[in-house]
Amino acid sequence: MNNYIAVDIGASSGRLVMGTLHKDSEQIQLQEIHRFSNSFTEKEEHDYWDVDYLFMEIVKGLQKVKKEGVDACTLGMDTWAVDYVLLDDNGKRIHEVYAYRDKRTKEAPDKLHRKISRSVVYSKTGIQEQPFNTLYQLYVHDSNQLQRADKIMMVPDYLYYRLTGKLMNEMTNASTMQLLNLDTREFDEDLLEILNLRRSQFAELTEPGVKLGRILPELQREYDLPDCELIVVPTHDTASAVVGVPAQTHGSWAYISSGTWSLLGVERPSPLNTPEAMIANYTNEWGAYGTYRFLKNIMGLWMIQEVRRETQEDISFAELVELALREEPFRYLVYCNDNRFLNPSSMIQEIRNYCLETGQPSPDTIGKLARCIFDSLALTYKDSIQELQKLTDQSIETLHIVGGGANNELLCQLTADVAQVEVLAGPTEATALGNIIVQIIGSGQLHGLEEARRFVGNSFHIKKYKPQPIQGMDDITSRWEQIKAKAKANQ
Ligand code: LFR
Repeated sequence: MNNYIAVDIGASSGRLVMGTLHKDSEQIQLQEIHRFSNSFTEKEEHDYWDVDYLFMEIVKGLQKVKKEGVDACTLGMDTWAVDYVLLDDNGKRIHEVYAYRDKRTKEAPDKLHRKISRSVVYSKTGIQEQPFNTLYQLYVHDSNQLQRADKIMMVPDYLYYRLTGKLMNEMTNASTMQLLNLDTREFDEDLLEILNLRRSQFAELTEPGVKLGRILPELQREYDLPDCELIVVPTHDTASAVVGVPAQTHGSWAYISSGTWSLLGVERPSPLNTPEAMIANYTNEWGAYGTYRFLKNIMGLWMIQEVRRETQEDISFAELVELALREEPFRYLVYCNDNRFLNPSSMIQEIRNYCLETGQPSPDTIGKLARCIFDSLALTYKDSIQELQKLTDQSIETLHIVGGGANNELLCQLTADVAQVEVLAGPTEATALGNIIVQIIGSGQLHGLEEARRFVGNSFHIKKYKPQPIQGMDDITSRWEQIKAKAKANQ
């Protein structure tokens, strides 16, 4: 029997998951082997990831895999996107790894667009403008360090390199750099020139499915690891998550990959980089098997994660949902995609200020804050679904919610009701699953995405939420529009 291991690291937690394929019952089973927390930390006014800690957690997880009696396996790794590592010509890191929420890029888009316009960058790359995109991060990075860099790798590329010694730039994640050209499907020469970088500073663009090599023998010996063969998977977590959506290939469905971010979009066989899509700030990230994810980043569960962190009470997410349920719905509303919520020094204060500035009362308890976040997320999703239908000229009948947010019954039902769309929630581990599916397909055990997604549908409980009418929805919608307009006018 083959063992497929996924390393899946998000902004707030990481895990190693083992997958087993059952061809007779057409199922894929998952078993969590190891879980660890992740966060960035502030040092001298900048935010950094600890990639050495992450590497050691991967090692610990692989040791547990071996203890489970697994001596050989395939292995794929995914993380969040856009962040990078500079290596010198001895393969050593030459700086700490900045976290994308670091404030250094706040002004970077405006500065860069004095050299090349937003519309030109969008027509070349199809990538939405986010201050944290690699393009803007590199633009403000110390130029001496950049010139010294022999290779610029994305975080998961670097983790693959640590395990195998092999260099590559995996494609799905590379597209989030906002440096790849949709026509040539290579690095864009003009953008490289503006950054004063050479093509040779990046490795080969590599498609998911490629076999990269085994864990270095010296690492296997030093840490007593199983003999794993690394397969390149969609190393951008969102790209893996969308592979794990239990959808039919044909049909009018959209997805939300719901975690720290809510990534709401559709899968397409071609990009859509029209001026209208640029204005609505939709992105065309590259997916596995020639697909594109036409989606929007919505602030997501980050807001509630931050509120929870700040309260310093030992309160679970389930308890936060319970508290929210006791509050009056739609009383406090904030436009989640306002960049002020990207990394405020206090999320609680930022939400309260927003409410006061837009003429609302201030949510003064944790339950009210939680209610505010869930209601506001559902309304932001509704806006985005409407935009998506308009931009793609496609009607959306079903919304798949995958990732941790699929467990939040309040938010799933609210989304169905506010957006008036059927919600299918699950699996929660879609990202690890997508990662494993690409390994299985790469090993020749399944034939493609359609078959794999059928197996996903057979393997996990998918909960259906039927849209119910909301009393006074017209009033809520008009208040929502007024609040957004007021916030814009205050900017
Ligand atoms: C989700 C995600 C999003 C990306 C953001 C930053 O974890 O990968 O897709 O926009 O994190 O990397």
